[in-house]
Amino acid sequence: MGVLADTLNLARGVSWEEHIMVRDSIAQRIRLRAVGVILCGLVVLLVLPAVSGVPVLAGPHTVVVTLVAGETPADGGFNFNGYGHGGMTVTVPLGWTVVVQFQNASALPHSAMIAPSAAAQSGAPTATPVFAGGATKDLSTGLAQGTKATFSFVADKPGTYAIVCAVPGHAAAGMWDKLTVSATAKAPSVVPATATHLKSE
Ligand SMILES: [Cu+2]
Repeated sequence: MGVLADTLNLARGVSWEEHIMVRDSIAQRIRLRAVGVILCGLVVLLVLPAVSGVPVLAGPHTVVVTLVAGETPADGGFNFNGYGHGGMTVTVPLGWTVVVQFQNASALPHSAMIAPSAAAQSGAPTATPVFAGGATKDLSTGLAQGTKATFSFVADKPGTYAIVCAVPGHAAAGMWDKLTVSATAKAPSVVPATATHLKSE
């Protein structure tokens, strides 16, 4: 603008008063446009997050747990990932989705379900998992050797539960471990750390 516009306008014979008026109105339009852009930016920053209601995700919220029935001869083969009698504890944060990738490595049929802790330790797991979807099919007959089955559930109730085989007699023989749903844990974990592979998504 400035000097070049001034020179052109004056060269075209526009009067000095007209020239000043045109220049001022252009400057005003530029100022108004700048104010408009700033206001639009403020609306996007302040109003949109409140309207959309989309929560800010703090991190992953699904954990994939590998669960191998009868992986080793430990506890007479009545174990998951080599651990029976509550020897393995998987901890997941409250509200996370848990995907269990079950497979049966043993010659005996086995199943898996999330049961109340007391039921497992008494050797009489219930027929209904604690969390909807928290069990393999064919709970009491079990799945044959080599069978793979995936099930998933939302860990929506805090507490300590049991991961059990629901084939009659197997939990009593030691085929149970622990699942803790924690309101304070920020990430899934397993004890012992080498017991299973946890993958967060
Ligand atoms: Cu079993």
